[in-house]
Amino acid sequence: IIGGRSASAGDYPFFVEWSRGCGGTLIHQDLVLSAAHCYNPASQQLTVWVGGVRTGRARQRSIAAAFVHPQYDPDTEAYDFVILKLDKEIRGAIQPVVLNTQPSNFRDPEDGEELTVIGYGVTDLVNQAQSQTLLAADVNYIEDCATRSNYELGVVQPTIMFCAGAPRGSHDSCQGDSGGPILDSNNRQIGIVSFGRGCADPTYPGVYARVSAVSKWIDQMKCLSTADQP
Ligand code: 4AZ
Repeated sequence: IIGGRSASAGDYPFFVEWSRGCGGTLIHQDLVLSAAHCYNPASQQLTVWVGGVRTGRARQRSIAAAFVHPQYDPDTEAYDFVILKLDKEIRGAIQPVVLNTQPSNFRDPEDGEELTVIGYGVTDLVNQAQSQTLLAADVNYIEDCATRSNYELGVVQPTIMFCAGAPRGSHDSCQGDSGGPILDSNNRQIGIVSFGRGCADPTYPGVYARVSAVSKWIDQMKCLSTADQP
């Protein structure tokens, strides 16, 4: 996160960090939503920490199974979604995040609306250092990013992606924040950190996978849970 502020332990209890250096969110007692490009089936023994890394509240889990979105395209980052099934449920104080999904809980952000992106990713473009603490940065939702950014035509697919950035590029997600959430003012998850050309460049804002585009898939995936339905 570039230009972020420290998040307090407990601000984002649903935040997940995994051993590949990506973020994610707890969406059910034993399911984590993250970016497909974070997942490499060749590297086994993945660990995730739920409830914040390096805090006493963090709970460690292994990944029992991973489900990449069937339409994920690594060349274009279309459908950059993966759902990780944990080896053991998370119970107690940690509540899953509320997702901005169809039909009942959906609202498209307005142009310019303030959203918050969180993660442990790069804070400094020069030395590429990752953050030791969870950081949060406020960025603005950008309607029509395909025409209002310097991304080439077709790079930002508006039905499944959106952009968010700060007017002068001062705040952004960056490498290591992938898979983590971008949230509205009610901490409802609107998107997932997916890609960008560089970081903190206002002409190339951060690109996010649109959670509402895969509402049905997420619903279906919740059937994989071995936890009791809430
Ligand atoms: C990355 O490399 C990355 N500014 C993530 C987000 C952004 C850029 C790069 C958005 O994982």
